[in-house]
Amino acid sequence: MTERTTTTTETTIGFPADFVWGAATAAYQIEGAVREDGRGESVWDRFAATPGKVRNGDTGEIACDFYHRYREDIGLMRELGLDAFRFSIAWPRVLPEGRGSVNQAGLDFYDRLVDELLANGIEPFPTLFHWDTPQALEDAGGWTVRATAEAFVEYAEVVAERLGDRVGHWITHNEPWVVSWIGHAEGRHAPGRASEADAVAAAHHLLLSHGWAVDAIRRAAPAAKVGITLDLLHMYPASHSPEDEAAARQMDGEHNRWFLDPVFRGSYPADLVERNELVAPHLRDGDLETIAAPIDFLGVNNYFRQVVAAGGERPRQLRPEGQYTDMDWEVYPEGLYRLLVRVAEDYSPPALYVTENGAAFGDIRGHDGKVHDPERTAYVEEYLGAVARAAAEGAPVKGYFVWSLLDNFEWDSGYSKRFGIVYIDYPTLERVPKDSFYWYRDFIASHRSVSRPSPSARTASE
Ligand code: IFM
Repeated sequence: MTERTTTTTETTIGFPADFVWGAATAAYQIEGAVREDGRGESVWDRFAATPGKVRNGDTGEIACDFYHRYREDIGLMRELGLDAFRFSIAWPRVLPEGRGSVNQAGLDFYDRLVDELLANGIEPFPTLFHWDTPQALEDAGGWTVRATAEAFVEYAEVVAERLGDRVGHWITHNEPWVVSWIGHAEGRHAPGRASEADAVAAAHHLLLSHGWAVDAIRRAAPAAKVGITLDLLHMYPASHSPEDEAAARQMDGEHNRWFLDPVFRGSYPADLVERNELVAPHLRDGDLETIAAPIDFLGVNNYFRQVVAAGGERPRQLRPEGQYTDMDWEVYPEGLYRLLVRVAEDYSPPALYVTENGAAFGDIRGHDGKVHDPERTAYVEEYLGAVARAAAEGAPVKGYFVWSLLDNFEWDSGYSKRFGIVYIDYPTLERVPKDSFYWYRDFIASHRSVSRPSPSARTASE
């Protein structure tokens, strides 16, 4: 492989003047307050409370206490100079049983959050579903059954009716591949199932609910931009041999095209024969047209690439020499560049946002009280270089959201992985901006166009 490697000097390439600078989070990972104001139980509450599922027995019960400290955190966002904040709405706060009676107190929280963001000149980018399925729905079959997709649309309608007058960008789902395969086939995430058939069913219902929700949001907020966020990986064949190329294509199909094709083309990739057999019983007339409802943007989450070789029954993932983060994810900015260019070429999305990118490192608070995290700064700087290069080559990238604003609950790894540009001292919940925070602040300031359009003007002009 003779790839060009992105270097830090590439960050001198400009970003479009109206580029959106953001930071991302998710409800269960930061909010805490899991039993407050009528919130119902989610699959992650249940999963985290099950011994052996999450490292150190950590749970999201307190997390970063964002539910109570969001004003302080918005102050940090303002100091950063963020244009936008990506957060998710906890479905069980709004509909504790997943459908039926609406919990106004839960909805009020997001109402206050949106108002506070706007008052600080920060555009809200809510995600409707970042994995916290109401447990009541899981008990009735969860994402493996169509009824959960129907319930999701009820939820989307309730939220869009309440916030649609102020929210200009909506993301329906976050990383449906992770929910489906890590949650339903590998069992490492909630709800902890271990069946490929369940994963395929879950993925179909997540996609279907996305299509329905696009329509529901547009009915409530006709001017809003609506998209979905996928976790995508550029697949590199280990060699140019036909076997390795085929293995990489298979992995690309399973991870990327299984979601991109239905969303942009209204079909599942035909080369994945076994998957097509598994999805067939769940497919009804009109489903694929629903899933392919035109969207305004695609959110791309990317952290690393994958190098794939043929071998055995399944393609093998290799672990090339290089730098790795605390998640054991390879640092490879070129992979993001290639991914963005490829998605733009193959699927022509009207707009792309990098809705997550960042790195976990083993941060410690030094004797000076500060957190020095040069690896994270270098990571973000190099990946931003890759984004700029893709934009310069015509990929319609409109914004970047660093994952994450705060250290937070990293799912089955609990609090052992720190992704934040703000350190959380968990015993006291003190927020300590890391060096990368100040770097990002200065980077944003130096790339900001002189006169920024207001959040609403930005939505209108996209
Ligand atoms: O923390 C997660 C996030 O919830 C989804 N995308 C990947 C992040 C890091 O693992």
